[in-house]
Order: sequence, then structure tokens, then C-alpha cells
Amino acid sequence: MKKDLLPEELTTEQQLRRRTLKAFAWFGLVSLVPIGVWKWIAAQPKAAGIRKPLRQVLDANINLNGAYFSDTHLAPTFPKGLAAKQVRVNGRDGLKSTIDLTTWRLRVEQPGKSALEFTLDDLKDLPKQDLIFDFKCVEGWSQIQHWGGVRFSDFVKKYGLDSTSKYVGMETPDRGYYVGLDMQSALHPQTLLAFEMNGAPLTTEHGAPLRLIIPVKYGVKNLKRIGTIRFADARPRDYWAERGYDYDLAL
Ligand SMILES: Nc1nc2c(c(=O)[nH]1)N[C@H]1C(S)=C(S)[C@@H](COP(=O)(O)O)O[C@H]1N2
Ligand SMILES: [Mo]
Repeated sequence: MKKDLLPEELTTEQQLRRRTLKAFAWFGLVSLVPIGVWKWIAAQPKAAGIRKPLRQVLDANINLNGAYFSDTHLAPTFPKGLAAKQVRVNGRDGLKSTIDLTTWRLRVEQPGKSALEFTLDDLKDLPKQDLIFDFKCVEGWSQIQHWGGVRFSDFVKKYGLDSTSKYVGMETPDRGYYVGLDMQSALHPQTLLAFEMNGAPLTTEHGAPLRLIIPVKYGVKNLKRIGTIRFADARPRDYWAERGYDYDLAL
């Protein structure tokens, strides 16, 4: 019988061949496991058109997404000095008519209740928040921007608004632009009703007198010039969802 050579007695070529064979043996063994697992998955019943074990992985991912932007998971914030001085302007839907800031009121509609109206001063009674974060547009640009306003959740709490509805819809006064938001995102601690940009009152093109800033969503959901906020269990209409975009547009 041929003597088994110690590794150091082998030529480089022999050592290489040995290692390759070893690797192939392991590869063969390991690949048997996934085949077995796959056969088992394929034999499982389907849930919502997908084999149950795969569906469960999907569901786990969806739950993870929810947890990612829960109260304890915040979008990264930056020091004021990093905020853009020239803030990009994008989208003028619902902003084409002129607006009289002295007569403007924020209208709030809730199921089974009469509509409420708020002035900007009513909002300014709440604790002011500054938020400097990376604003992201689906068109592919992002910019570090500095916004000031009050938490939507503080507004809901202070005026006892209906946080049990599934959705919140927001519209411009002329109804030319409108968005729908799931309640969890609306109540996120970084979601602001903003009346300031870079420490100064909002300009018309950035949504004066009041706009939405919602860092857990793409730019399109950050509605400028809010006229009405509507609480509802049915999914509110959404301008860009009607034009083929994903409804959630979560980051
Ligand atoms: N009323 C209104 N709000 C709007 C839009 C719009 O067209 N009309 N465009 C959205 C989009 S696509 C983006 S990226 C942001 C841009 O906000 P900015 O112009 O302050 O940068 O506003 C969002 N809010
Ligand atoms: Mo956008």
C-alpha cells in the first residue's frame, strides 16, 4: 500500500489537488441539506399563494420593517451646520393658487365628529422641535435639511384627536395634492407639522404656512401647504399612488 504522505512532503500541486478534493467533498455534503429543506418546503401547504415557510419569512421581514421605524428607531439626525442653505424645491401641485395666510386655518375631520379648525398659533402652543435629517426624494436626490415645527403626535394628544383610526389623509386647501399615511408613521416621533425652515417661517414654495415633514417616508408624502387633515379607517386617496407609485413609500 502506498504510504500516506504528510502534507509537508507533498508537492505544491499535490497539496492543491488534495485541498480541492476536500472542498468538493464538503460542498457535496452541504448541498444535500438545502435540497432536503427545499423538498420539505415544496411539500408544505400554501398561504396567500406562497408556501407557508416562505410566507413566514416574508411576514417576519414585514414585521421587521414595522419595528425598524418604531418609536425607538429614528432616522439619523445631523448638526445644524450641515443643513443645506439652498433647499431644493420640488413639486408645485396644490400650490398654484394664491393663499391668504391671515385667513388660513387647519381643518381637521374625524369620523362621526364635526370638523375642527386650528390657527397656526394653536399649533405653536405645542413644544417646538427642530429636525435636521436627510430628506429623500424618489427621483433619486437627497439633501440634509433643517425643519422646525411640532410633533404630529403632540398635536393629536393635545387636542384629543382620533389616533385609533388606521390612516391619516392630508390635502392642500385646493385639493390639488393629497397624501395618505398609515397611523404608525403619522405618530412617529419625528413626524412634524412644520412651519419653519432653517429657523425662518416657511416660504410659499416650501409649503407655507404649514407642511408635513415625515422622515420615515419619501419626499412625495411630505405634503406642502396643508389645508385638511382627515382621520379614517379606509385608505385615503393619494396623488402619486393614483399615478402608479407604491402607496406606502416608506424608506
Ligand atoms: N403640495 C405639494 N406638496 C408636495 C409636492 C407637491 O407637488 N405639492 N411634492 C412632493 C415632493 S415629490 C417632494 S420631493 C417634496 C419637496 O419638498 P421641497 O420642495 O420643500 O423640497 O415635496 C412634496 N410635497
Ligand atoms: Mo419628490
